[in-house]
Amino acid sequence: MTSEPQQPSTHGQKPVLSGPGQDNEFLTTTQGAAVNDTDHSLKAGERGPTLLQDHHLREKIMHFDHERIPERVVHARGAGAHGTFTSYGNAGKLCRADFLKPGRQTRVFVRFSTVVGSRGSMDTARDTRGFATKFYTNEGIFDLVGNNIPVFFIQDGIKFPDLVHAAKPHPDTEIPQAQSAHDTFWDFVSLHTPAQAHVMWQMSDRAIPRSLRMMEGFGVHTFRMVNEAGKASLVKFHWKPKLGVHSLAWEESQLAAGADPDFHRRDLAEAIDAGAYPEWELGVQIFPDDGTAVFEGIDLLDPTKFVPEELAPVQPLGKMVLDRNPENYFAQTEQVAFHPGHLVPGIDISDDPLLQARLFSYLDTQLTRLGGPNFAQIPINSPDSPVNDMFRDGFHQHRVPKGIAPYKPNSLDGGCPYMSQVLSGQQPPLDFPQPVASGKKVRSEPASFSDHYSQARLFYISLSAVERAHVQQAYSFELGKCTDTAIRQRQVECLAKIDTQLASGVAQALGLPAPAAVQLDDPVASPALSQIGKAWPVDGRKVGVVFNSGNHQHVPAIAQALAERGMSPLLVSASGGEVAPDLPVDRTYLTARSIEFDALVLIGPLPPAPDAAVALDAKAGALGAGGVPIDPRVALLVAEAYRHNKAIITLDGLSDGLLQAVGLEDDAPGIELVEVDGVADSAQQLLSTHRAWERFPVKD
Ligand code: HDE
Repeated sequence: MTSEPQQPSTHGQKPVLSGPGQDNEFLTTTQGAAVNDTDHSLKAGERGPTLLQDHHLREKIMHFDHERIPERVVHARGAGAHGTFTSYGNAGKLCRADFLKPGRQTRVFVRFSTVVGSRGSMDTARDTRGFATKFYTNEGIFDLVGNNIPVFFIQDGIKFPDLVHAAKPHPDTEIPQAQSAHDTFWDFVSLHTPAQAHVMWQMSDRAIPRSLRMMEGFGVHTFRMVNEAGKASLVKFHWKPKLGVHSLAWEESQLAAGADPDFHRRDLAEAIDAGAYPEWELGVQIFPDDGTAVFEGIDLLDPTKFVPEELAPVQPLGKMVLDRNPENYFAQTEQVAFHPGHLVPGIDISDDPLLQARLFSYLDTQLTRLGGPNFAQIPINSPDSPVNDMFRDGFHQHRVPKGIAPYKPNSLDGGCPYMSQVLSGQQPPLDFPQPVASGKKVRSEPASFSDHYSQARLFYISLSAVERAHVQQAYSFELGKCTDTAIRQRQVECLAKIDTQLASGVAQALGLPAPAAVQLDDPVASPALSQIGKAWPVDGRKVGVVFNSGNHQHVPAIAQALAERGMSPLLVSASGGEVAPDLPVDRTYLTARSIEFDALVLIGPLPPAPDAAVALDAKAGALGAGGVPIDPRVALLVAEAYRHNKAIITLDGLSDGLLQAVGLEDDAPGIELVEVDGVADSAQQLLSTHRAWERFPVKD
């Protein structure tokens, strides 16, 4: 021990928790000995060398040196939350899983992630999002390890390393971070054309979500559900967000990458802290398990295909609410280990060759990432149901198993443990006796896997005009970042097999000749795929209330009215402080950026604050176009909100001339002039459609 403890002994009593985030009242060594100085190492005299015998120093540095574990090879950046899944109790005919029975509530942990970027990369990259859910059911862990896009890039797991090598930064420079806008990615996807359907979704607004709370989730593969009578059905899992599916504008996602790389994880944590608990319904599309695994001509074993909801409606089975942030990022969000093979009785896999390969990968990767075979004992991974696996020893073994005969058959432990069917009299819980085709071993694929374009087209034509324009811009941007003309040309030729106008629009943006026209089918559109045209709840939507210290009298009432309707007001003023007791200014003109707000309430006048002269765009906006002086940072805030189709609310008699002052029209769609008591109604109504899409009409 390095020194005498200064605190009194607890005489064996459990010390009282001393504050958030710390376990005990006293600082101790890892061996539990009290420490009274962690600021100075033990030295031979005040100015002398450090002594090797300072165990506290060595232990502290040793532990620090080993704090990092390898990040996930994909999905390295993630954010998690705890919650509860409540079954609707209507799955009886479909599935025997206990957690789907009436009245069941099951603890869950969810981890959302980007795919390509490193652990420290930005949240808002254009990328697919992981949506992985761990259900701690009383029959063991069920992991639903899905994405926010229902189709995948490849049809066979053996292509996964190729895909990921192409998507990751270039191996020589390690550039670009967390992006698909580079040569190797487009080289691969334009050659390996099964990727075209997924890439189409990735170039859509789905790949730049406004919030993790506003994403759908998909199990992607077809799974099998088995009921009490042993009858099987094929299913596809869907998560439907209560708040609807909404996205960022591409410029916003780029700005956020610099202004707030933690944009999504912050939004999730703040919403949960504020009580705006994110909610999803879990549903399934159901298909007969008739041995064909084909539904309406769609091969259910091909993970590059989805089934339109209009052909097979999503049947809701329960509701998930996330209501608790992780207590510790590393212990929970980083160490959580999902696996598509973590299943419970009543849920089984299909023969999808991508899913089959995943069953190997997710166990294997944990050996390197979590350091050995006992990762299921890490608290976030351990089931709520009892474990009796007869596995022994290994790195990081925490159990002290009883008995002397961890083998079967045995007589020395009385033949224990028994098989579950012996105790319950039921069939074995796992392994549905699915007939398998016999034949010869082959390395090939069925003919149905060779259609690589029709579903990309189906998705594209189902979007609204504004969403299709975004897709075209995204292809033009991404391919514009490629340096190899042959790769650009090849991808444009792939687009010609999806949509003629899209292909020629992208070719034009790239300065390439329009590709030769291809005869295309006209599939029936799936309106469910479009994000636009519906109204949604506004829980947790962020409304920036912008004012200055001289005109704050209406701010408390406006903030209260917005909060009462479930929105999150953020008060933005020239300088910090409190507007009223317990009503602090959340952002100043210096710290606010438009990306954070879904809508703005402008309480004028908003003249340049004393520090405005040093602001970046001071010259541009210090004196508004209409002669009304306006702070340049507020001018930028408003101009960006306007450009990004956001709702802007001004106050009658206070905000006159404000928008003209920054060169904007005050009668454009999504802009309202209201009385103080009309602000919350107006914000709620404007935000229910997410953005004022009509502000910049796009020709169909
Ligand atoms: Fe994954 N994937 N994956 N994946 N995946 C991983 O597992 C892999 C695939 C998905 O938040 C890794 O524990 C292979 C499809 C999510 O911890 C790794 C193949 C889908 C997450 C791995 C796929 C996913 C992962 C990295 C092709 C959507 C994050 C760390 C056969 C249905 C889970 C880890 C979390 C993570 C391998 C394809 C979703 C390396 C080999 C398809 C959401 O095991």
